[in-house]
Amino acid sequence: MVYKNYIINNTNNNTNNNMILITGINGEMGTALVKYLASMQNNKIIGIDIAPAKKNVESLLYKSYVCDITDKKLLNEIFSLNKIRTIYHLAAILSTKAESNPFLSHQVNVNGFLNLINEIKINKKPVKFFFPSSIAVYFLKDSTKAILESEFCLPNNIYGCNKLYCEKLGSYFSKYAQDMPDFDFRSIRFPGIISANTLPQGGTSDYAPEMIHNAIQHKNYVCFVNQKSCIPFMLMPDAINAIIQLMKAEKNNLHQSVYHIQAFNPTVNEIYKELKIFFPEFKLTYNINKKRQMLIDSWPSQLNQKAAENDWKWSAKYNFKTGIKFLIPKIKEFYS
Ligand code: AKB
Repeated sequence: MVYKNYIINNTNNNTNNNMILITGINGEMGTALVKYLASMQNNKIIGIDIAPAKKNVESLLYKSYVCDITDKKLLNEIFSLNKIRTIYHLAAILSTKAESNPFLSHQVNVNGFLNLINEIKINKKPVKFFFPSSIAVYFLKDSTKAILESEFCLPNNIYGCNKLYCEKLGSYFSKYAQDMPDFDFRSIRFPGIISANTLPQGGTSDYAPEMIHNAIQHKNYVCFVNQKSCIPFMLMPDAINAIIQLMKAEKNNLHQSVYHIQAFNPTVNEIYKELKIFFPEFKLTYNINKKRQMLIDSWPSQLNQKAAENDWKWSAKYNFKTGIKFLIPKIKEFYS
């Protein structure tokens, strides 16, 4: 077992033996979630990632393991050694990378998910489980309609297929499977996410964060989708708040286990125009990637978020304009 950085805080009389497992701690969302949860008292976080924990994350963890989510033996050891009662399963291969290796995508995104469920079943202890799904589960021709969670779930990409299947597995194991302990499965289908401190790796929605990060660094950008391209986005702090809110929500108030949410949905051209206000020298050119364009064109540009608003009072803090204003100083600081 590769076992790194065992930290025990003996000084804070921490009597909470229930541990939180976060997979994919080095990823965009993993890094932000570890920071948020570690700032809350009494949280003992076990982090796993395929690579050693990044320095700024490692110090916030109770324990961290270098672990491939497909490694059943090591996962079994991690579960036997730690009283894991809450799981945020973030480890995944994103959509563009998944298209270049669908078999690996299935192995990591589906088998990895099942490996965790298997451990929960073996351990026979109640677990609350968060799973980030994606708007990649949708496929629609007229993507301007504000769709519901139940509509257009016909993914045309392996990442969307993997995510949709894991949602179904989550619901199945939480409601119908035999010999499962109390398994409280909750999921959000995220839009593209824009973070100040990290850039996504291998996603199709990456053009927006890449464009913003480049403009702020006074670099030009070659965009891989056309100027009309339009999908929903949100800022990372809103994504983290949404996860926390959904996980805190009373189970009785949740009428579904999977919700989609968004904050804003600018076209590429609208992002460009907004950035030009702050960075007039910023230049955008295009080199269209057909495959990525096809994916973006088949994803919705708007989501009907009534379910999340009603059931767990979801609302985004940042809209497009306030989001860009928030990001500029943070991204400047990040690169300085
Ligand atoms: C991706 O592009 O893969 C993700 C997503 C929209 O799920 N950012």
